Amino acid sequence: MGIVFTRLFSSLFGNKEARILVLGLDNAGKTTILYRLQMGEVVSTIPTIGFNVETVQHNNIKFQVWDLGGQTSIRPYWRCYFPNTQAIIYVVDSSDTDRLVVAKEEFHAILEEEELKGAVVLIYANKQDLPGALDDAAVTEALELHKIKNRQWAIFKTSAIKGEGLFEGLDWLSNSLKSGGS
Ligand SMILES: Nc1nc2c(ncn2[C@@H]2O[C@H](COP(=O)(O)OP(=O)(O)O)[C@@H](O)[C@H]2O)c(=O)[nH]1
Ligand SMILES: [Mg+2]
Repeated sequence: MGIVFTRLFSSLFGNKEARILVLGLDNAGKTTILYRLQMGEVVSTIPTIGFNVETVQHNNIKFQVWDLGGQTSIRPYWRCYFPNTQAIIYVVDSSDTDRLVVAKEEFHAILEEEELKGAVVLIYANKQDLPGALDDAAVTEALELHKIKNRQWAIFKTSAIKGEGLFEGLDWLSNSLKSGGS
């Protein structure tokens, strides 16, 4: 699968440093996705006051993952990771209907960040294999994706466990980054 990744992303940014943030509430499936994509070694660091960042570097592209939600005191430190971010992959546990409101609020707060205004957004409606998981239309509604203005976005149904939907999403992402001239 690393090969698929190279095909999609290798020529995209030239030599420019690029960042793709993989965000969502804890337990959404972010870490599982990172390993599923098999891009390289996942390095886990705790840079400041206790939020864990996982990084996979593939050539000049950094994928960086952390959990949203929880402590407001650490949020200002997130901004260290915002510059040069071309894309956000937002991961939702589609079966965790109790926390979709929180997932929505966290999502829109991230979209408000000045340094992320130019980033393309890919949403993974993850855990589709679980009974009771909301489909892409229902997750679109719950996250109020129609409120997204002035940026490209798309939602894909995924099962990180089964490895379904992930590359379809990345395919869309690389195409939209291409057309955006990033
Ligand atoms: N059934 C199912 N479980 C998943 C899926 N993706 C992740 N999980 C499980 O959900 C839990 C949290 O996943 P993890 O990747 O650690 O979430 P993170 O907190 O967002 O990094 C783990 O037990 C995973 O095995 C999925 O698509 N389907
Ligand atoms: Mg994790």
